[in-house]
Amino acid sequence: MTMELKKRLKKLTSILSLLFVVGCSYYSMAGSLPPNINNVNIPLFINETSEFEISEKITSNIVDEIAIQNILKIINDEKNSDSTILGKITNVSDGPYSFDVNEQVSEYRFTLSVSIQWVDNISDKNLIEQTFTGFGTYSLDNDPSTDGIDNDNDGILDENDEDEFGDSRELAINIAINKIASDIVNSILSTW
Ligand SMILES: [Ca+2]
Ligand SMILES: [Ca+2]
Repeated sequence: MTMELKKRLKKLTSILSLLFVVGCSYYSMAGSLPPNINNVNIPLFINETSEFEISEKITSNIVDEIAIQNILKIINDEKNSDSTILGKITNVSDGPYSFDVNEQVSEYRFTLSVSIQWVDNISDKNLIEQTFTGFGTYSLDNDPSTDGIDNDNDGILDENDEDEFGDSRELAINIAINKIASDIVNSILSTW
C-alpha cells in the first residue's frame, strides 16, 4: 500500500469514527432532550476584537452546523424562541508561533476565543456557559498545500489533505471557526 493511500484510508477511518461518535451521541441522548427546548435563536455574535467580519463568519458557521446536525430548529424571531445562543468573540491572537534554526518565523498561529451562553428563555437559566478556543496554523510565505505545516492539526499534511488550500491566513481563520462551531454543537448535544 502506498503512503498516500494509507493516509487517505486513515482520513476516511477518522471521518467514519467521528460520524459514529456523533451518531451515537445523537441517538442515545435524543430521548432526554430538555422538553421545553425545541428551537433556538442565534443573534449575531458580539465582536470585542478588531478582527474584521469575524462575527458574521462564526455566527453563520454555527447556524449552519446546528442546521446540518438537525438538533434544534433555528428561528429568527427572538421573542418566540425557546432558547437563545448569545456569543461573544472575546479574543483573537495572531502572531509568530514557531521559529526555524535561523530564528526566522516558520509558523504563525491564529487563535480565536468565543464565549457562549445558551439560555433557556422560559426559566432564564443558562444551559451552557462556556468559552471555546480554536486555532489554525499558517505560513506567510507559502501556499497551505505546500507549506510543510499541518494547518488544521488533523495529522494530514499539505497535498494529502484536501482541506489545505487557498489563502493561508484566511484558511487558518476558517479552521479556528470550524473547530469552535463543532465544539459548540458537541457541547449542545452533550446536554441531553
Ligand atoms: Ca492537515
Ligand atoms: Ca499545509
